[in-house]
Amino acid sequence: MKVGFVNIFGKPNAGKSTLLNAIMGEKMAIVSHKVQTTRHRIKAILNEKDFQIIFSDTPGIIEPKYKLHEKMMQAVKGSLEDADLALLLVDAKEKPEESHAIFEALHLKAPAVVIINKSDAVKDAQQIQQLQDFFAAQRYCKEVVVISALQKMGIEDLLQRILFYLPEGNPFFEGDDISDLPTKFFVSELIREKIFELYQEELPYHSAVLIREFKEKTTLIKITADIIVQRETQKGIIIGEGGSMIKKLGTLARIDIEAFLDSKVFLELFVKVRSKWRDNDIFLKEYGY
Ligand SMILES: Nc1nc2c(ncn2[C@@H]2O[C@H](COP(=O)(O)OP(=O)(O)OP(=O)(O)O)[C@@H](O)[C@H]2O)c(=O)[nH]1
Ligand SMILES: [Mg+2]
Repeated sequence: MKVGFVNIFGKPNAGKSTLLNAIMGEKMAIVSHKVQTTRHRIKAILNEKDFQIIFSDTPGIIEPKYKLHEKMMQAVKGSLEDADLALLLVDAKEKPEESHAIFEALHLKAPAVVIINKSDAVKDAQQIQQLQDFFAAQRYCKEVVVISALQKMGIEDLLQRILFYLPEGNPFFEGDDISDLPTKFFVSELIREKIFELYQEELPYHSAVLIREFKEKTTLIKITADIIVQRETQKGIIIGEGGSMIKKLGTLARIDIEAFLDSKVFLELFVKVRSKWRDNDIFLKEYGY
């Protein structure tokens, strides 16, 4: 059978997490319209009779400004090392140069497929053709595929092309688990996604989520989570007037967590201030980075 690690790279906001979700047919990675949403390497295992593909979503590639960013870029580096195939994701609305510079700097050892994503958002066919020609001419690029991850267009064809590049082998993972990450991780990510959705400007970037309690009771699962922010004023914004915002956050997160766990959930949220946690190794470790 075909077996391999297929790792997704690209600029922030290119649609890497959306692509992972489209391929898996499940919400594995959180998505937002803001850059730098993903902070970890997120592995997802696609099992079929004749193949096992271990996909990895990675944080968008940036110049690190905080220790948190450095950890994020370490997740990218780790994914470079074990890739059997790299998927280099490009936003069709953007000029190619910046992505190209990033892809060259990766010094890929694995073969790479360049994927032009968000094709639905570009009406001019010639613009897409130009991008295709540009990337097809690059040394790191085996071939170019055009998709829309959002509209799930071209995903089936992409999968066939991926299989073409993968070696024969024995499965790395037994059983039918779709990830090697713990349930708690996905729960914390769903809460973080709602923070990206509800709050403006730097607040999502100054926030982390820590699951403190995860208890399966007879009729529901009780989850207690801390939302970590950097300043008292941010704590106030998270909570909102009379608790209105944190109530909204809790409701939105709970709905998604219930769908994910297929169970009723009681979700309790607390807000904690941890000054400069993004540059503090002890806090970073505690929050899973
Ligand atoms: N129109 C359109 N939008 C898309 C497509 N794929 C993703 N998006 C949107 O692009 C934005 C970013 O998507 P993500 O999947 O979070 O991007 P990402 O590359 O994982 O971003 P980071 O984790 O921040 O690096 C979201 O608003 C998506 O809905 C697509 O095919 N077409
Ligand atoms: Mg992402």
